[in-house]
Amino acid sequence: MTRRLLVLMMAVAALVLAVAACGGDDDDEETEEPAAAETTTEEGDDGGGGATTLELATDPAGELAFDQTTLEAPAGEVTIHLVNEAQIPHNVAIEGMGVDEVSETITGGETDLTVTLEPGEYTFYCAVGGHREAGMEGTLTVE
Ligand SMILES: [Cu+2]
Repeated sequence: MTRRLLVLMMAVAALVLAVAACGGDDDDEETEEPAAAETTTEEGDDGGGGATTLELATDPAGELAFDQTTLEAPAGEVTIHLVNEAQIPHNVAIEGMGVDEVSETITGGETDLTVTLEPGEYTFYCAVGGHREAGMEGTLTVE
């Protein structure tokens, strides 16, 4: 009786292993990294959350536009690294969920805006007069 049960359990275990191996093969055909290649995540020392840097650039030719209209980040400390190669002043601001922060305004350079964000939907935009209205805004989704 006990031996029969043991054989049955081993048979079940073998079946589970076979199914797991099969599933593993399927996973190999998919890419593990999401498409957001420009997002880098550094692990924090405290083990929870961590800091994320998002790359954002303005149109180098001088159009009133960012190179992206959607950004995504995990909750926690988020830095937007803004590159502005145009000879026009730009900045980057984040608003939403009670957050309202603006980076320094730069012309032909780069700057960082670091904020701590909770999950939710935010708007990023250029706070230089008229630029947001001209289209320099987008959505930052934090999960
Ligand atoms: Cu601007």
